[in-house]
Amino acid sequence: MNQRPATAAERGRFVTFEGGEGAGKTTQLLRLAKNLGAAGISVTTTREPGGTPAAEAIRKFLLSGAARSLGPEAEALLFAAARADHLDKLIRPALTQGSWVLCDRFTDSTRAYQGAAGVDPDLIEALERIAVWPTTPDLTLILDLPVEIGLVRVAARAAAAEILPDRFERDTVAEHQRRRRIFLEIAAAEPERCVVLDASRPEGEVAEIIWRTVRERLSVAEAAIDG
Ligand code: Z5A
Repeated sequence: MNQRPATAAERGRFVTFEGGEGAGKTTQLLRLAKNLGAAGISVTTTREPGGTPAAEAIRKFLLSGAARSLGPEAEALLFAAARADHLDKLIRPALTQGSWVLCDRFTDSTRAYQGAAGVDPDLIEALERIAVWPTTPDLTLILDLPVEIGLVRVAARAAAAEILPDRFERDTVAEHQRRRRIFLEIAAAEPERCVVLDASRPEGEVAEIIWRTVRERLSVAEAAIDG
């Protein structure tokens, strides 16, 4: 294991997973982490909202629905506050140490979810400048699938685990469709960062496509740790 601080060239890569409900983001993030680990790469897995104690506390508040009455702008501010702490305390230090960071949702979720709820894109952009810049993802994997399929998957998971849907899962199908459209618009506008994947395919096939995409785009062999 390499213990010295990474040079700029050795900085870890930042990969984010985005998409609608039940797209398989968490499943695929864990599979990619395993592949990278087997290739000798140091990996940090994390999620948004969350990743630090303060951000996890904000997550609990947001996903319980307690912040809903404050309105979508205030929710966007809370997601950004959680993100700023997450970047400062976990993501940037890990990247500096040369670890790859795999993050389950990031700024595109704010664009899609709070954007679909009517938050002004200028406000979302300003929050990104304040909370995120200059740490933007090297690669964003957008797992795309029809809303209805994702909701069936989430409902099956919830029934098996006997858990209730969270604040965002309870939204209307039309709202989920708006979010899907925004994710696809982001991908079309930023093809150098984003790759759209057909998440309705079997889990193993999606994992293989992701592994190929990551190797092609991010020089996995060069990033492997010596020894
Ligand atoms: N949110 C926001 O509004 N603004 C923001 O800025 C951010 C987030 C960062 C966080 O929820 C919520 O916060 C989220 C958006 C909002 N909305 N909601 N709800 P979360 O972290 O609790 O959950 P999520 O991110 O929404 O995850 P998810 O959609 O529930 O699941 P997923 O990670 O995409 O999928 P999964 O857990 O890997 O798989 C779901 C099920 O499908 C599971 O049973 C799998 O075994 C199955 N699965 C996975 N892949 C497949 C394939 N290929 N075929 C068949 N079945 C599969």
